[in-house]
Amino acid sequence: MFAKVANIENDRLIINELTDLTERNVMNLIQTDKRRLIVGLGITGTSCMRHFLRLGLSFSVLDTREQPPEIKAVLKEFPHIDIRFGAGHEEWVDEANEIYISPGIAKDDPLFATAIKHGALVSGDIDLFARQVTAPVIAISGSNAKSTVTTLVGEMAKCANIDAGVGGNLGEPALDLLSPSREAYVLELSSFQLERCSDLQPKVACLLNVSADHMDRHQNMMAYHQAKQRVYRGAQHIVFNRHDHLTAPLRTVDVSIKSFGLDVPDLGQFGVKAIEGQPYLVKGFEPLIPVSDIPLIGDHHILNTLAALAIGDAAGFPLPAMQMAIKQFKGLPHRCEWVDDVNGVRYINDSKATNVGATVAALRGLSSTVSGSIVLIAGGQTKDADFSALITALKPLSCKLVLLGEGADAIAALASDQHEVLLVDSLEQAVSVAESISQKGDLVLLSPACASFDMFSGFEQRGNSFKAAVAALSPTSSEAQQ
Ligand code: UMA
Ligand code: ADP
Repeated sequence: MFAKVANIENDRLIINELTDLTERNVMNLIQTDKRRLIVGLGITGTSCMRHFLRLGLSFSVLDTREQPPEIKAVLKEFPHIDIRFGAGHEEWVDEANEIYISPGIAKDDPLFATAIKHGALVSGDIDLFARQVTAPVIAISGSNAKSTVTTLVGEMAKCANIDAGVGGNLGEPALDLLSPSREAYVLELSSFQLERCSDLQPKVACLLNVSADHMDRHQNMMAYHQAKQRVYRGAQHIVFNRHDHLTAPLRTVDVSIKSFGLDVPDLGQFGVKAIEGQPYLVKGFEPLIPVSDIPLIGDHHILNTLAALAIGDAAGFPLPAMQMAIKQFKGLPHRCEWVDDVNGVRYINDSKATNVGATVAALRGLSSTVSGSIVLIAGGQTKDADFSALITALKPLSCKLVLLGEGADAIAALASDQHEVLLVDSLEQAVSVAESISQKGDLVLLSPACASFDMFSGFEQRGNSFKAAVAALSPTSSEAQQ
């Protein structure tokens, strides 16, 4: 059942590739008696499959779904591999010594209990990556802003002419980034990846912020917090957000620690300070870059830029390269992305705000840039979220709410005392209603505080639908202006 999957052709390919790999892996190639089981046929599972094939190690694959959507592509890429689907393959789990479980499978899945009970090593793709990697790793986690900060740090590395692999929970999975030519890796890590990762030992680790998310997956806030804190395990340099106490490292021994925040920092820490009347991002007394050089709008992006500077500094990136990257960085799509100004109303797509913390940050970050009211389009799959922090953030703002999706009623129940609330059935209708209740100087902000899967394939499709609906408004409005 656990036959070696690589055929002769593959073996030859593997031997060729091993010339670039370490002696330790050649030893692994000889030890083919371990029974490795990959669970999950998604992006992570297939990256594990490629990884084992490159190393010439045997493995089997299991997916608990009867019909995983990726199945056709996987069978095409890996035609000779023994794969099983659906329930009832417990014997595979029982026989495995090492089990690599994809992040989409929750830790309370019976699979984990079975695997742990019979003493198998239970792990994920990030531990596999850690065993192989030789270049320094920068590990970035947080409830929000991971992708933005990971991308910006990657851009900083590029400007410093450092060949860095950038990915993880964002974009390419970690194992697919591995290459002998790499000089560094910048990884975005989710709580799902961290909770099953023990060995990463990054050069720099950062926890950007911690607010409730994925409460349908983690038993409670404490379990989620503990998963996030695992990013700091074995790190040489720790970077944390001094205004978010949940990001402060719980245990530290012989580690350099730097903090970032929007206030005037202590010596060696990162913050904001006025220099000759102009606000600057600074490290202690040292000016790094004027706030006016950051192209992204909102205080939350000043904070994200500070985090990236603190991470880059700990990694040893030269300041001019970091400055260049910051000035060029236009942000990622679907994260407080400007869409259009129609009849004096600004439309912003923040579809990636899939939890309450992200929407609160967007509201606080953008409210000072708006002369009129905010029309917030929100709602979607709730992930068992508590929306009270959203209501607190809305309280001081002049704001109307247009709500849709599964979370609409829960948000409406809390918000309707203080704000005008309109319930709609589709995003197109939401944009149309938002247009009808907004006026010059207002901001229409799609920032749902919820996941999108109740109505869309993902946050990208939701954001693109919003952009299409806004684009459809433009002709009418330009006619109206004439
Ligand atoms: N599944 C099963 N049975 C299986 C395997 C998977 O039911 O045996 C289901 C899962 O419950 C899930 C889906 O299949 O609904 C996909 O799970 P997966 O673990 O196979 O996912 P991958 O395709 O490997 O993608 C994962 C991350 N997905 C999740 O954590 C759910 C991707 O993050 C990540 O980009 C990718 O690895 C590469 O590292 C996505 C995500 O939503 C973007 N992440 C969460 C977030 O950002 O909030 C954490
Ligand atoms: P992640 O990868 O953690 O989901 P992204 O960079 O994709 O992070 O941004 C997700 C959402 O987080 C965006 O919609 C944005 O509005 C919000 N956000 C950006 N910066 C911050 C911050 N510093 N704190 C909280 N939320 C933020």
